[in-house]
Amino acid sequence: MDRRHALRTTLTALGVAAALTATAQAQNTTPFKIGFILPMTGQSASTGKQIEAAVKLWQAQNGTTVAGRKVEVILKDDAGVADTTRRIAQEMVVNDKVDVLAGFGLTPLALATAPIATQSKTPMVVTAAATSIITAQSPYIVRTSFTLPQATVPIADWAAKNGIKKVVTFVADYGPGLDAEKFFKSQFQLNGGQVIGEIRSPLRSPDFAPFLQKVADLKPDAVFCFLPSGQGAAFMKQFGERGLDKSGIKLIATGDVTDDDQLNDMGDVALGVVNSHHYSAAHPSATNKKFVQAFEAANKFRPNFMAVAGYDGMHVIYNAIAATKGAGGGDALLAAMKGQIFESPRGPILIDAQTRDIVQDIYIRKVERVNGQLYNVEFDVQKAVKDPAKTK
Ligand code: VNL
Repeated sequence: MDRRHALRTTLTALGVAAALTATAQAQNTTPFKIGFILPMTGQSASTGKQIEAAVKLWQAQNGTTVAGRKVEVILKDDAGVADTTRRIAQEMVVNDKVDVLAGFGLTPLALATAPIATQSKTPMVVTAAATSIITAQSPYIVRTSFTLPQATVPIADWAAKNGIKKVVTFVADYGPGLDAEKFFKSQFQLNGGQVIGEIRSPLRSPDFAPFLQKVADLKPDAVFCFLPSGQGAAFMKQFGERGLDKSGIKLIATGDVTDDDQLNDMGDVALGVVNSHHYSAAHPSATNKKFVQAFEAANKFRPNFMAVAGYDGMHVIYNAIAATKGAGGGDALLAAMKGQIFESPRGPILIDAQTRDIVQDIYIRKVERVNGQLYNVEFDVQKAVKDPAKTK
């Protein structure tokens, strides 16, 4: 090789290197976009408020750059209306070119978006909706919240072991409520208990009074209740007003009813209610104490289970961006989300690689007054619970 040729080769190599660097830089200057769709108004607005606060806290604590790539969150309000969720998801994918869709405050909103995730190969991180079947609606769905069968089976076990023989179930009449009703009944019966009544109340503008009268008439040992986040306080108030708390009928529930977002305002009627769920603001771990302290300092309200699912959703997404070295891409991100394990404020969690659903500890808790405030105090746990609707 003569010197001139060698020089040309070197210059060409340098040119290629420079071009590659330029491409990499061009890629890195395009922000990685996360499109959150949440109910910020309407009946489920508290869910949007909680998740938004958690997303902001995550970014305040972890920055807005991952593996050299700027991360941008776009948040839009669907008011809890499925047609709106679908339209916003479409716009986010086509116009904003989001890399990940996230949020979904209610089951119908997640179901409406699933086909868009599949068609566009966009990972869809569900940080709220909790009907079991959601993750089966698209191979691009990953969930960081919970499922109703997962949260329900442990309270059915607890009830049967604690002298409760006859139960009336009382659930919101849609996906998660039907999951709760079905899995409470099968597990409770398996343990020798009896379900003597199944009551469903409409999701929209519920009036609990007539249903509570039916519960009183049936005289069960306990009523098992699931209502979505945001309805617990109204239910609890009517439960007290009708004197059910003093009638000898125990109230047991999933933790959606004794929601940290409203619990402190529920008053004495909530005291002693035993319930099962994956997150309590009173969870006694160092990670959670730090989380709650920072969250309350930033927001002047307590984080609930929606907040922790939003926070962990961001954690899963940030880990996936890092795993792709900032490059992203629907399939690569999805692959990097599957199998993630880390310590959440709720305890250890796993994103099951087969189902893309969350595996987590479910706690049995009792509402108690601690330093003048009402909390769900954990006293028992089932470890590493998979969605029972998927393993049966
Ligand atoms: C759902 C499930 C929504 C549990 C909830 O709160 C909840 C749902 C808004 O799948 O629609 O607590």
